[in-house]
This record gives sequence, structure tokens and C-alpha cells, in this order.
Amino acid sequence: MLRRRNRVELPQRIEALHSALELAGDRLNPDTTGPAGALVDKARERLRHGTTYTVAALLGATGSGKSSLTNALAGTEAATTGVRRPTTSSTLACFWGDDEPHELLDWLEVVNRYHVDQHHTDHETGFDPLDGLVLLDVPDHDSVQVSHRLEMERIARHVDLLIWVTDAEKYGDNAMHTYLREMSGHGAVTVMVLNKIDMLTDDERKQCVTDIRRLLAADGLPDTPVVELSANSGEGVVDLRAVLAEAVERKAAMTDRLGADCTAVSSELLSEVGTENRDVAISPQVGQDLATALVDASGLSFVTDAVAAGHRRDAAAKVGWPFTRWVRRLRPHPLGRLHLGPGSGGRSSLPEISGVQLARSENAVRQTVGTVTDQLPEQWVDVVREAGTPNQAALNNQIDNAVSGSVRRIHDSGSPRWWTLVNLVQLVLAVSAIAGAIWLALLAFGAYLRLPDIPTPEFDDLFGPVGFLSQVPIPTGLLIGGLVLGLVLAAFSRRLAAVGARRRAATVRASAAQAVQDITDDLVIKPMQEELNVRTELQKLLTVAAGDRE
Ligand SMILES: Nc1nc2c(ncn2[C@@H]2O[C@H](COP(=O)(O)OP(=O)(O)OP(=O)(O)O)[C@@H](O)[C@H]2O)c(=O)[nH]1
Ligand SMILES: [Mg+2]
Repeated sequence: MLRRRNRVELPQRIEALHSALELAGDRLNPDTTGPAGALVDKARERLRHGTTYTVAALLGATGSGKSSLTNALAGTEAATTGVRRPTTSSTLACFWGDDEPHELLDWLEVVNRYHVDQHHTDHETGFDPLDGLVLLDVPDHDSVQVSHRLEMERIARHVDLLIWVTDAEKYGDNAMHTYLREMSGHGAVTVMVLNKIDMLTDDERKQCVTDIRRLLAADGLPDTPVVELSANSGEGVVDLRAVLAEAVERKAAMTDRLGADCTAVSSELLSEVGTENRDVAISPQVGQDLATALVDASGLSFVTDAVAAGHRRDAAAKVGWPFTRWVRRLRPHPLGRLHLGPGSGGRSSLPEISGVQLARSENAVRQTVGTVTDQLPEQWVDVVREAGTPNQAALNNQIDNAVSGSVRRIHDSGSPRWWTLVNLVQLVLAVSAIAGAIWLALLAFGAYLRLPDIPTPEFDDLFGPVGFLSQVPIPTGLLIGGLVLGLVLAAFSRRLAAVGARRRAATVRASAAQAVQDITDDLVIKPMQEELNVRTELQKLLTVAAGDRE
């Protein structure tokens, strides 16, 4: 596991965390993103100071011997020790090396600095194995001085190595174990020191170490080394020196520490984002189902019925039997009632969408959101739900406009061409019928006045022998033919117009349905998919930040 984690370099992990925080914006809990942002700042800064120096801090309860141990390690009395508790109130930095790490210590905000003379220079190598160490003697965390605790916590956040100093009386200290538990991911950079062993018998010492190991394991730090020593007598100090020397030589404490920090915050963020169900894509079926439900709820069938009825009515008025056309005009236009009729212009509105229909459309959206968010962690359910729940009024408004737009388009496409031709024929037939009627009326009037018969031409006089029509007088033919043919043509046209009406209704339904589908995609599906994509991206970034390859 560790080897896998180490495969992603720390700077890359920190930048992945940074990108994740930028992408997440306010989608995640500020209690988690706040510390994560602070970590990014801290890590960038610490990385900038490089690995020339390894910073170790002595942490622990007041009187545990931190200052005494500092002096023992540095071979000096730089740190004040004492019986008055608490003794240390501001952090002291002892550094081993040629140059003072100004910038690093400035960043750590440590004012008291002590340059350790290289007492322990190795005769063979010619340098002190602690060369490159900054050791911080830190105020306690358990005295009445709150400022001490704050300073200790601040330092503990910034250093590379955490060395907890305790003694036989204090190793069970609750406060210390709370800190240890909180930083249980930092096992690789934590050391436990049992001080004052000069005051213990061998048995007591063994007992203490066993107890400490048990407590550390319970805190989640089973592998943390326990160093037994006496700052006063100097016994065992060499063991701690060896631990520090190794850390200084490996130069890995800084990256281990920051890596542990990064893993901790990234894992917490990842638990909010959820690791399950990566790359969630909303199936096209979900969008189609919602569009269908919204079309049904929009009352589109009223509109398409009205489109068909309107077309039949217009046809009747244009190509119907001329003698009864006017009756049609007396009735209101079906589309007019929906404010969609010819000449209505401006915004149109569907039949007042009833409360039930509104509820149906709201419900359809809610169900769709539910389907999509079903498998998501709670935090992300809210994010996706918010994205996929449009303002219902705006949604209905857009659907309404889409429907009326489809009606207007079909209306603007004009009447079928055959109407003009049939209308012309109908007018000719009507005129013929009227002419025949007048002719016959004149003949009847002549007969009434006993005028000599005016010869009435028959069809064969005009066209030669024309079958059964040959003997029919032309005025009679005009009247009867005009009326009968007009009625037959009207009946035929009505049939044809009914087919056209159905086709127009279908066209309106199809184009409105497509428009509603587009609106659904824009207002509901795409915004949700975008949030799901953000989540997928966060999962990737946070996995990298946590130290794993994607
Ligand atoms: N017997 C014994 N006493 C020790 C040892 N180390 C420290 N002491 C004593 O413990 C007391 C406290 O030591 P300090 O080094 O001041 O402790 P500290 O942890 O720095 O305390 P604060 O600065 O108050 O947090 C002093 O009286 C030391 O002499 C040790 O190894 N053995
Ligand atoms: Mg002290």
C-alpha cells in the first residue's frame, strides 16, 4: 500500500488537492475544505523551503522534560528548565548546521534561535550526524496557559517530525492521546519518548513501555517507536539521537509528514464525494422519459386536437360547399380559444394549466432527479438535486412557448395548395348552379306569362352526343350538376382535409416534443450531468491527492 502511495510525487498531490478545492467551490463542507485549503498553502510554503533542514518538535505535557531533553541533545543550557510549571512559554529553535535557516524559522515564526556547536562531529566523516536538524522546544499543551496550547498546536501543524515526550506519571494523559488519535495517519513521522527512566526500576520501566505501546496501538499508531531515556542522566539520549540522525539523513520526514496530511484531508473530502459509482452518466432514456412526462403534463394533446379541428374548420371554410360555408365562420376558431389562432400574435398560452398538471410536471422532474441521485452520497444528492430542479415557472413557460411556437410554425406554413384549386372549382360549380337556377326561373316566368317557348338548348346541341346527358336541358344540368358536384367535391375535400388535419397535428406534436426534449436537456439533464462530471473529476483529483494513482 505504502509503495503504491509513494508513486505520486508530493507536489503533484498538493496541486491535485488544490485543483479539487477550486473545482469543488462551495459544493463541499467548509469544515473540510477550510483545513484542506490551509494545507495546500502550508505544503507549498514548506516545499519551497526544501529538505535542507528537517524540523522536529518536542511536544508534551508541562514538566515532561522537553526543555531538559533539548539541552541534552544540543549539549547546552539554551533551554530553560525548571520546577515552576509551566516553564517554557515560547518556542526555542536549536539548529545544527553552518547556516541559520532564516526563512524557514521566519515561516515557523520562531524567534528564539540557538546555533548548536557541533559537539558530536563524527571523527570519520567529519560532520555531525544531526547536521540539518532544527529541533523545537515547544510550550506544553496542558497547563492553564491557553496560549501555550495554541502555540503547540500551531507548531505541531508545521513541523516534519513529531516527538512526544512523556514520563511514567503522564503517559496516559488524555489530551496527548487525543492529539495522537487525530494524527494517527502520521505514524511515519511520530516518535514517543519515555523520559525520566532514571527514576524507574527495570520492572517499572518495562511495564511503562508495554502500557505505552498498548495505548499507542489503541490510538492507531501501532508502529510508532518508543525511545526510553533520561534527559538528566543522559541514558538513552543516544537512541533518540540515532532516530533523529536517520530522519535528517533520509530527508523524507517533510514529504512523509505533508503526505500524511494530504492523505488525511483528501480521504475526508473523498468520503464526502463518495468513492462509489464513478463516471455516472445519465442514460438518454431518463431524459426521454422526462420529456414525455412533461409533454403529457403540458396539455399538448389539447393543442394538437385544436390544430386538427382548426385545420378541418379552415378547410371547410375554404373548400367546403359554398352555400353552407358561412355557417362555419359563425363558430369560434378552435385555436382562437387557446390564443394560438391566426393573428393572435405575441405570447400565446396553453389552456390554463391546471393544478393537477402543474403537480404532474413537478413530480416528473422530482422523479427524474430521484432516479439520477439514487446512488449518490448524501452531500452530492443535494448538489445534483439543486442543479436538476429548475424554476418550475420558467420551465413551464419555456414549454409553453415551445408548444405555441410549433403551432405558429405550422400555421405560417400556410394552407395546402389544392385548396385554391378546389375552391375555384367550387366557385365555378356554384356559379353554374346559380346560372342554371336563374335560367330555369326565367323559363318558368316566361311560361307563366304564356310567352312562346324559347327553345332550351340541350347538352348534345353544344357538345354533340354526350351519353345519358344528351337530352338534359342545359339550365337543368347546370343547376343539378352544380349542386350535386359541389356537394360531392365538398365531401371528398372534407375527407382529404381530415387526413391533412391528422398530419398537421402529428407534425405539431413531434416538433413540440422535440422542443420539450431540448428544454428538458438544457434545464434538467445537462445541469445534473455537469454536477456528476464535477464529482467524477473530484474523485480523480482527490484519489491522486490521497496518494493513489487514479
Ligand atoms: N529525574 C529526572 N527529572 C527530569 C528529567 N528530565 C527532566 N526532569 C525534570 O523535570 C522538570 C521539568 O523539566 P522541563 O525540561 O522544564 O520540562 P518541560 O517539558 O520543558 O516543561 P514545560 O516547559 O513547562 O512544558 C525539571 O525539574 C527537570 O529537572 C529526567 O530525565 N529525570
Ligand atoms: Mg520547557
